[in-house]
Amino acid sequence: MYKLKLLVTGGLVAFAATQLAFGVNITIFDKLSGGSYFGAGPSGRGGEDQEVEPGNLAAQKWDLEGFNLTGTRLTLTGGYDFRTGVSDGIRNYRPGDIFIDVNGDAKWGTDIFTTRGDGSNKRLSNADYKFDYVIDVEGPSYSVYKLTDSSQTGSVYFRQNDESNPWRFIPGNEPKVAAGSVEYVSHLSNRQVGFMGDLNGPSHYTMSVDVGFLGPELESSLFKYTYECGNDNLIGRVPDTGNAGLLLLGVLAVGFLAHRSLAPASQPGCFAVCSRRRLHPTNAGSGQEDARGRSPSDAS
Ligand SMILES: [Ca+2]
Ligand SMILES: [Ca+2]
Ligand SMILES: [Ca+2]
Ligand SMILES: [Ca+2]
Repeated sequence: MYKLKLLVTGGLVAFAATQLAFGVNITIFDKLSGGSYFGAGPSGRGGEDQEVEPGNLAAQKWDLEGFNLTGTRLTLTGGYDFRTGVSDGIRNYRPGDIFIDVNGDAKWGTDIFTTRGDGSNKRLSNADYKFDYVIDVEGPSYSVYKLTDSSQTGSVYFRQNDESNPWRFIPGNEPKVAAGSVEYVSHLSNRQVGFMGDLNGPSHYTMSVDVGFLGPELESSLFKYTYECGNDNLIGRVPDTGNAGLLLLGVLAVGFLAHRSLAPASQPGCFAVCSRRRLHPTNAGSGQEDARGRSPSDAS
């Protein structure tokens, strides 16, 4: 009995340690079934790990894996490099901004944009998307703005990925409600983040910001993130119940990320076409990883 108790206690400690690393995973399904999966995907909470949106090239470097909340510290994890963006060898697809809905009326995961022709920065009205705040990320720092129906945002690059809109905020006269520094960490292992990646080396990146400016609205918040080409879309939502436990974990874990050292952000072999739906509409598997977790484009 004593041994069993030790095992149970040990298990709880191990579970807590896993949770403390990144807080609580609040990722939810992005509404797009039939996504492009790779490795053993889809896996993870919401089925968002080892997954990108339907018809797109599937590889770790384009993968957005999860939103985690540690107190008021929001962390995004992915194979995508949130600091530098990722290149397909032709252009670099830049990081995006974090959109927040606090009253449950935001439109996400569905294509409501009718403009034709690829290209990012086509203007979208927030009157259609109904997000309430945006964390406007500019390299090492961010500013938070309160959005209105008059606020403007930019579309993702590929029209086939319009269900991932919006990509970024286009500043107008919105009031700034907060600002801070972004923490980026790179080259994290599967074990460190709790998500699956390439087997040939640490392949996870994180980006963390503080969402304490939301105050009580945090408990009803939904977060949305995509990058410039919209190849993957990621949604997080604070659970309706259990927030007290969530916040307790957060109190215990605050500062964990701050104590990890920064590593070089570049990752070798990051050349693959971001969105191939036009080129290979029925062959999403062309980007799938082999048994060693490498996509063909990584082999060189
Ligand atoms: Ca992954
Ligand atoms: Ca994903
Ligand atoms: Ca809203
Ligand atoms: Ca997704």
